[in-house]
Amino acid sequence: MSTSDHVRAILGGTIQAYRADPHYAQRPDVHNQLDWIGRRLNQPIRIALAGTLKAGKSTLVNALVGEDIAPTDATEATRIVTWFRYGPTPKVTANHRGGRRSNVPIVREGVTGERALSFDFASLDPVDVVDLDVEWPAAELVNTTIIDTPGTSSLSRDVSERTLRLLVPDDGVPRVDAVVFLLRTLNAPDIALLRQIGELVGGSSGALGVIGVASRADEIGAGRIDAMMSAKDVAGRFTEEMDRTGICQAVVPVSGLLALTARTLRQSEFVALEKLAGVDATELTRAMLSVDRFVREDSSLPVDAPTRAALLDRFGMFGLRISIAVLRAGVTDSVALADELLERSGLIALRDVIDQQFAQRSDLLKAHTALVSLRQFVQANPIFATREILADIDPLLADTHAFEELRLLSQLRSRTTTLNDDEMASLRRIIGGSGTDAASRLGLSPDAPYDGPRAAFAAAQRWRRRADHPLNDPFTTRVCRAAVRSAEALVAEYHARGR
Ligand SMILES: Nc1nc2c(ncn2[C@@H]2O[C@H](COP(=O)(O)OP(=O)(O)O)[C@@H](O)[C@H]2O)c(=O)[nH]1
Ligand SMILES: [Mg+2]
Repeated sequence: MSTSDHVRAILGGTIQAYRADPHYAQRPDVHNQLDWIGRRLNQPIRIALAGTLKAGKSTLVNALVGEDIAPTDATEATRIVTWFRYGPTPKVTANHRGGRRSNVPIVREGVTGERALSFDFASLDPVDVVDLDVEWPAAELVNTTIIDTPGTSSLSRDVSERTLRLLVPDDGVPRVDAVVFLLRTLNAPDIALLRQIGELVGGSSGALGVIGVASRADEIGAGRIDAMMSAKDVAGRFTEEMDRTGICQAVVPVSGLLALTARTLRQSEFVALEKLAGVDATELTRAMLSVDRFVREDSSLPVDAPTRAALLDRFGMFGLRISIAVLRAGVTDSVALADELLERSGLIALRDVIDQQFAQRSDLLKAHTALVSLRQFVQANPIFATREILADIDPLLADTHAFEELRLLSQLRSRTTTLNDDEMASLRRIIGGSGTDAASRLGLSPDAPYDGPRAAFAAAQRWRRRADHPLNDPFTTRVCRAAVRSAEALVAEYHARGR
């Protein structure tokens, strides 16, 4: 039985137990909560974007969705948690305190051609709104619900609290299945905050999957062409810092702005960039020395000042320099330019990591959420069968090997082992750190799957030996045993396939 089926069976039994209990038989609220836990198993995985103020969360939501639907910058909306889910037609609903729901008018703002979405807050009191629900017909939202959160900072208690309540709710019932953390700087308060949230999120009631993003990566090199290179170095330091918190499974540098612009590149922008690329190199370099110079009214550049300002808004200085360099290198159409920018933005790498860490495990992450929710529920609403239900849930939470893999993938970053670098790399791989399919776990090329059974068998033997090493500390033994289980599962999988 798969973990999800197992969870469904426990849930089914629990629902029956509550229906049969005289004390709860007439309590629709209780039955609704149970239904809700079950329904979520069939819904898309929920990924929250969290992080510091202005880290670029909303911009990254837009980049991931491929459309300008999350309001950016300090508008009222950025103080509220916003859910972006798939829906056949655009619709925004506000959930008020006390359970009231109201329809929020959608306005498209900006000059012709720009399609930034904004919510009409005239009739809404942000203090009274718990969260916003945006339904949007975007393909990216079919299998994933994305949650934009207000920035957390020690400066703004109220807003931070809203995010913390979402990630670590008082009632212990998790609202999200996975978290992407955005950090823009590595200053002490940010790191302290990450640690604080990490401790809360990493706890038993939090989400199981956490990815770190070194955000606004294009700004790190102050707009120089090699910015993304230095961003990689900085991301390396970010990784170390985030590693020490032990909460992230991976850290990726991303420029959400560049990614969004690449995904929504307009022909008029391409034309303007081509004109700029045609300018004499020395003159252009001088005109692009600073933002102020670039948008000057009296500049002799062949593109008018408002257009230049608009380009700057959409690309950032780094994005402009890189686009011009790409055009000069011979790219002649907007699709090729967009592809190149998207690659450099880091979004593709982030999507790969999201796919490896979250999407491939979405059933599992949802099953984990359901188990934790159910556990919390039966404790809060005790019945005769509570002990029995807990006796079903707890071993599943503790023994499900796939949960253990995820826990170890994050713990491996913060805890020391006696494994050498090479062992560590293959250990992370075998427990699913680079993808959960057999080839990724065994480090095989997808074109040579015939090596699989032998490689799986060898891996099981190797890790069994390593687990028995007399100088292991208990944690090293635990991870090696997990690797043995992962390898044995592959052996069994090949065996079943071969029959
Ligand atoms: N250069 C650059 N600017 C960005 C990037 N992401 C966001 N910004 C800008 O930073 C500001 C705050 O972004 P926003 O997405 O609203 O941040 P949030 O508060 O974390 O939701 C906006 O002016 C964005 O245009 C990025 O990747 N690069
Ligand atoms: Mg925001």
